[in-house]
Amino acid sequence: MIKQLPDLADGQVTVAGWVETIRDQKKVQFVILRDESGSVQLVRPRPEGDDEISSTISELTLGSFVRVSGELKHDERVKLGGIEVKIETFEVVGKALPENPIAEDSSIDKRLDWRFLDLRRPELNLVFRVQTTFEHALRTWWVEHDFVEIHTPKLMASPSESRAELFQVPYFETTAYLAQSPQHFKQMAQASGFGKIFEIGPAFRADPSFTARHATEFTSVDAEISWVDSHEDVMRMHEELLVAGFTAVKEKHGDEIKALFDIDIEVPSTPFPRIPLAEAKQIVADRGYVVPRADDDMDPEGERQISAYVKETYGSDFVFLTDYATSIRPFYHRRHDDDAGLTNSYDLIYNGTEISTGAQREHRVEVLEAQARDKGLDTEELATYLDFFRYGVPSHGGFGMGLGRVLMLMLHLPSIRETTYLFRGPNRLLP
Ligand code: AMO
Repeated sequence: MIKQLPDLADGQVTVAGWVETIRDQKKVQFVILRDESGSVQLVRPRPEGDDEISSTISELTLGSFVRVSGELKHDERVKLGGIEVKIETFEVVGKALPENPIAEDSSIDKRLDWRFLDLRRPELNLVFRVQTTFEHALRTWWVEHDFVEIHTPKLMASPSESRAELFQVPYFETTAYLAQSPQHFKQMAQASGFGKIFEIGPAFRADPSFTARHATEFTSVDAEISWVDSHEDVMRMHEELLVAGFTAVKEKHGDEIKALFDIDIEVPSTPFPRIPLAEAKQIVADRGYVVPRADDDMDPEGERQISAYVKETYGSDFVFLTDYATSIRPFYHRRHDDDAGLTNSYDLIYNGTEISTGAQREHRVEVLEAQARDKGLDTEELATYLDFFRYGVPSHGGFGMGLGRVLMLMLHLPSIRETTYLFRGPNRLLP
């Protein structure tokens, strides 16, 4: 790895990477080579009348992948890391076409067309190393707390959320649906006695929107736990988990994130503020923004406003909005014992955008069935799911969190198109 070179003593080395710049001068040739870890300057005095290596360098195209061996020398005068490699052998492993189809100022759509080239940029490479560290820290936290990892099917016979946003797939003699969430099967795990489970996997939504936060396929981070008294237990697990994730990212990548994104990663303090939705809407209204949605939910501007309020008042980037109205929550959310119009649920807002929904579930099958009917759902279609609750199931709750959104907000990127390895949207199925 190139970033290790400054730590080596002067002597023979072999390096491989992409050609970033070429300075093809009369007396000396310079090539800057880059791999995912950093860049290094290669140098070679040009022989009289040229030879094979100098001709190869002259004909080199930017972006080509080359392997070079030579003499590493520390030299304070070299701006790039105080080292250079004096070229002795030079092999072009993969030559790039001369015209790079994208430039730094290309539109996001054009960059997505050439995603494999776009991902060579050091900051995008960092996004996915941060993602790796973040996921690893969540898994480690879960494993240390005795959670079981499950992998639920993504082909389903019935919708896992509402009928809206559903992808249908021909499935032999019948039709299957792509899972919108592992919701049914993480609840099933509670009926199976797994107690505490998690899954990080794909979720699909046939959502025709083109916003910065929506994809038709995204990675959903899910957890479900038994024996909850209310959504409060779920929120406590959720915030501890995030502290573990952010701590790992700060420790491992804090300096690089500062250098490439000019952001100081902050490990959130717990408990995150909790504000009932009705109160949050009042706070936002008092700040001069009236949430216009007739269905009573927060809208994106409302989320930004409540986040600004929470940052000013509590210094927190995170806020749990709680106790959503039954009318805007799925049938499986547990309703308040003393007010059927409210649910034991929450959304987690981070830096102005929803990243997660969580709730205590309704585990009493008669109530659950009644709530499904209340929402106009076909209980026949839900029969297999409802059976999970007929043979003894503990009270339980959990959450789902969009991984792409967390990264987008953590790194202040404008869209999940940047933080999704290969974005899928209404008009994007390639590459
Ligand atoms: P919900 O539908 O709110 O809840 O989804 C949970 C989280 O998933 C992310 N998300 C998306 N990310 C990108 N593109 C999309 N189209 C998209 N849709 C959702 C968001 C969101 O907060 N079953 C429940 C969770 C639960 O209660 O356990 C559910 O799916 O970050």
